[in-house]
Amino acid sequence: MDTAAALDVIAEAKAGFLEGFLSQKELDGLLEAWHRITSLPSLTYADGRFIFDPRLYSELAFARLATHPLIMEAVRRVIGDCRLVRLQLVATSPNASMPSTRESLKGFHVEHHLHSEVHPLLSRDTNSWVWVNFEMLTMENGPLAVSVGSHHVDLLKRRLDLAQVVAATQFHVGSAGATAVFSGKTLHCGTNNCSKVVRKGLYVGFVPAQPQDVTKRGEHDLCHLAINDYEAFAALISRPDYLVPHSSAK
Ligand SMILES: O=C(O)CCC(=O)C(=O)O
Repeated sequence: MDTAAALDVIAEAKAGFLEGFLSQKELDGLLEAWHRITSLPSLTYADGRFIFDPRLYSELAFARLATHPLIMEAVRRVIGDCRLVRLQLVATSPNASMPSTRESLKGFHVEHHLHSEVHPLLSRDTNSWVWVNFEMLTMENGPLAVSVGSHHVDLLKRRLDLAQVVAATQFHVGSAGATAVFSGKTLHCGTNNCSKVVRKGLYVGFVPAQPQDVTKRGEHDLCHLAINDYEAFAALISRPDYLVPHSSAK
């Protein structure tokens, strides 16, 4: 699928995939940054999948990825004008002996609650997530599973059952640089990493620039960085009004 068609799917389904937009040099820079961060002492990990460490925000390659024009456009198609709210490094160790199958998928969930107290069915807006793989992923590497179009769950009119959610699910496989984009209301789940390698990537979160119901901020959001780290990251990003305001801002 070409980029324009992929963006149209993302606009319509509030989820989809992009590929082929990062050069080998950019991918090499991202992988180098991934290795630099994961070899730091005393990292802040979560879930055995993600790293939230504030030192992530000092990596120019990550700042460049988070401001990539295609990523910006894809997120704009999902939630409109937006602000960057979070970076998480993907570092999922092998955790299974068999790959997941469509039939074995479990744990579908949404990310909306990270930035809103309003139930996803009632919330007027939501957050958006971009996940970039730094290496080639197959089913053995435990790709993210995204139920494309599942943000439409509506208990009155468009009731979705699990079979429909699974039927609409696509796996985030593909060559290095393959990127998944989805809304905070999109059902998704993890799959088994039965390879011998750690899954590597960056997970980037955005919230609407003028949030209505998406006003909650979490401890891992960049607004809670130490002010010096926040300002240093804003300088790396080097675009006005790109980040959510710091928690100390009036
Ligand atoms: O690791 C994955 O592929 C999915 C993880 C996820 O969606 C989560 O932890 O919220």
